[in-house]
Amino acid sequence: MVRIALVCLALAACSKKSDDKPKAPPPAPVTAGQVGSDGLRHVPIEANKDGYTPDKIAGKPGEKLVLVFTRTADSECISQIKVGSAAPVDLPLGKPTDVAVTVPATGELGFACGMDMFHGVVVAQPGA
Ligand SMILES: [Cu+2]
Repeated sequence: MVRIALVCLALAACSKKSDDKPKAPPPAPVTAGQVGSDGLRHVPIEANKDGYTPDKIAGKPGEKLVLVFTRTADSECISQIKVGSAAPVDLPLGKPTDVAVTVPATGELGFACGMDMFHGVVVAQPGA
């Protein structure tokens, strides 16, 4: 009887512990960036061997943004960036490169490395 109670306690403790484990929240879109002299919000994005940081950028529908990509890894993979259906743009190592985008009216505008392996999105967010 006592033993059963102990097992129950142990199980309860176990399941409680797993419940307490912080669930990784879905990464929130980033609304960071600074308004430049052109009046547009410039959003710095680092491109390294693991992809893009941040990889989710929120903007108001129709807002014009300048994504400022800086490649920090000597990797062929991320040496080009493709935004939406536009032609690929070269990203020289360590040199911030401006890519102008317009936040879509709804949904997302995707960007990817030249080989389509790493991805990020510009997300339309009315309250952004
Ligand atoms: Cu790639």
